[in-house]
Amino acid sequence: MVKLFMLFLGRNNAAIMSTIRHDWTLDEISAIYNSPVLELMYRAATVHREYHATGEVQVCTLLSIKTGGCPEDCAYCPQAARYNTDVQVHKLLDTKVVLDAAQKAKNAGATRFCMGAAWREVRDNRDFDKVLDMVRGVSGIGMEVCCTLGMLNDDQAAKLKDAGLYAYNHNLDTSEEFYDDIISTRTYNDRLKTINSISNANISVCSGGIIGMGETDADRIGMLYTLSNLAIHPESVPVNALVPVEGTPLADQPRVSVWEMVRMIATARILMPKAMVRLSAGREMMTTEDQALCFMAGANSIFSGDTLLTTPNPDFKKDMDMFKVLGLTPREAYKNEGGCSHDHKHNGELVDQLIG
Ligand code: SAM
Ligand code: DTB
Ligand code: SF4
Repeated sequence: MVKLFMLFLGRNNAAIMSTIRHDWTLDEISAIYNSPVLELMYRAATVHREYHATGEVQVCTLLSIKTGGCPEDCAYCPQAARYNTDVQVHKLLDTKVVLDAAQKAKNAGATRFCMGAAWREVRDNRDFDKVLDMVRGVSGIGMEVCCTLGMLNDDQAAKLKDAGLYAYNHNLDTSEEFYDDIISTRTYNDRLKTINSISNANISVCSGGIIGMGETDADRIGMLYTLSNLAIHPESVPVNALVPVEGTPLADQPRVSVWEMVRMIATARILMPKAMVRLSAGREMMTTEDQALCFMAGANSIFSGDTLLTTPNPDFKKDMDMFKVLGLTPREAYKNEGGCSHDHKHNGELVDQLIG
């Protein structure tokens, strides 16, 4: 009898589960985004519970493997060579340094390791071969490995996939309309082409944006419109609050309020129910209470560790203390594949080979 009831409940739940849509209109998104904030959070929290284990938050760690000296003009970025910032420029790190950092992050509880390079685009050179080694190594220790290296083509994406890349981060950053106010050295269409190459190679797409750059609500809605109408929704959607950095054109932008982050996160959660919605840059300035609102609104991923790429971020200890207070638990690696498929013994040998 109980079994029968469960079966009925299961079927019933399946029937009311919100469907995954790729045909959202701007008006629909605007109505969601502008709804009373507590209603918005309630709706997002409901969708969140349909698709994800609540209380589970993915812990990712970033490492800047090549810092500064970038030829691009992204107005928010401290790594653009043309702005006078305090960033400590360095060339591509040694593979051993990167693998040690990944192991340290894993020991601290991170399950995804994201390597960022201040490149405009990937080039077919020795540095790219080195990055492929890093990807093999990090994947070898059983972490979900992600890269953000700028634009790439189909062939480079296939090589990264072969090396074991799990996800590639390439943000839209903002709406198509506002984009030219922020970046002039490559186009919105270039971004979409890179996202397409990632998808074609069967690599998970990580794509989101930044709020607090002077954009309007319509621009935020426009960015979510583009992301949520992609043929395949991004596997993860980072929502960054601008970290204003001295020397960049956006250094004097006012900080975004927590309610703006909540609106973005909740709307992303409702539009893209299966995505990991990442509460990304900007946590350093947020209280535990602020972040709790973001988790209530459907965020289920964070970057942890004392630095993002170049700017400060809460360290692992601080985040684990927050998890304890909020009753959150870290999500395991490769959960969508039903657990880690790696042969750790074999991969241990691989890592030894890579770091000599
Ligand atoms: N160079 C590559 C690229 O642009 O694709 C990869 C690294 S880039 C730093 C990765 C992302 O970090 C950017 O697309 C942007 O969304 C985010 N980002 C950079 N500076 C930021 C800042 N000051 N505040 C918030 N997010 C930032
Ligand atoms: C993303 O959306 N945010 C991260 C990651 N993807 C690469 C980067 C945030 C960078 C914040 C500024 C910095 O630390 O340099
Ligand atoms: Fe270069 Fe990326 Fe920074 Fe733009 S965001 S300046 S491409 S490192």
